Amino acid sequence: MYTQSMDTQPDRSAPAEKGPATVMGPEEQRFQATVDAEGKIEPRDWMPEAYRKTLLRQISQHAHSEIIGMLPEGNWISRAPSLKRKAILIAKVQDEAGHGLYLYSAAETLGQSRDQMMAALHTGRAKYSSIFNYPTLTWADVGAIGWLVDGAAIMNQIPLCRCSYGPYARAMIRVCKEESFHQRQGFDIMLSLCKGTASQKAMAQDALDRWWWPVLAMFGPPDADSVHSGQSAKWKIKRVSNDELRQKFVDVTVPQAELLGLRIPDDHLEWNAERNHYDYGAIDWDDFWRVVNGDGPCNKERLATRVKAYENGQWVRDAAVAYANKQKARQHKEAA
Ligand code: FAQ
Repeated sequence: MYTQSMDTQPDRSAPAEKGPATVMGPEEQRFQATVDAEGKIEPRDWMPEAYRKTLLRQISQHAHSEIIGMLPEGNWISRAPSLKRKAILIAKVQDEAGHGLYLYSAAETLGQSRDQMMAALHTGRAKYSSIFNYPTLTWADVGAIGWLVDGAAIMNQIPLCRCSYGPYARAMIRVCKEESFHQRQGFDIMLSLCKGTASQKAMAQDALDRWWWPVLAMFGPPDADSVHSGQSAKWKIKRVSNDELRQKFVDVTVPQAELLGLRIPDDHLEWNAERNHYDYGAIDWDDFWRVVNGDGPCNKERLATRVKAYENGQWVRDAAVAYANKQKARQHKEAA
């Protein structure tokens, strides 16, 4: 349903950051020329400190989102309705772990260790996507996450395959392919429920009602309030603005809901022939910021579960280090 071929639009980057023009030194001029010419910046290349920090912020937040994002669906592995659904869900959740690992590896190339990033997540200093602070109350929520959350994630991540930073762009290619499968499996769950009994269809509608608005907010604040967009567009980290991606998502998803026979919970949703897009109602940004700032329905639970999992895994890390030390000692002995 979502493929990389969707990213065929001309580059409509967010507006450039306003403010006084700064004079670039020769290194920065070379860097910007590479970016402007669609070249890739690699870990050992010179880069402005602010570029490195912006990437580190975004990539580590993205990695944390993948890892925390395993929890709402992981919650349903033991209760999946059939062996087949269970096997698919396990594979999907494992994929998210893999995405986290690619992204942590990409972030490490910018000079921060995995331990530092983990510590930032576990002490609440680092952000992760707002969307994973909502509960998964029924099996239909697993369908809604795949259909809508993975659908939104792909919409946002396909342009990131062309990000100026090589390791991030390359990681995104595989991630997008896997997300595409995730989106389809979610839609397939919704389709089965919608073709099922009246109460199964009602369960699917209830999940859509609860996930729709948080998913729209997941694309980030409106462009006018997006503090990082201007500079990130200039550096070709961000290719399409938050509002443009949100609109694209609405336009693609409305016909899918119609196919399912579900109603999108928005009285203002209407096709606008002049704009050639759907108009949609107002997003509750106060709710979004409450969730981002730690006061969503599941923030505390998610972080506590994550910290516990990390602590419970300490013996695995200790064993890996002990094994590596033993190997090293053996090699020294053999070389002596
Ligand atoms: N939640 O100026 P902007 C997935 C923050 S992966 C929390 O617009 P920017 C896969 C933002 O960080 C989902 N905070 O920022 C999956 C900034 O705060 P800061 C994650 C948010 O960076 C599926 C402030 O607001 N995807 O779902 C959110 O230019 C199923 C101002 O915002 C990515 O991370 C939010 N939703 O644009 C896994 C994609 N939105 O840092 C498991 C990569 C904004 O100054 C199951 N990231 N904020 O403290 C991006 O594309 C960008 O970072 C944006 C935000 C678009 C998220």
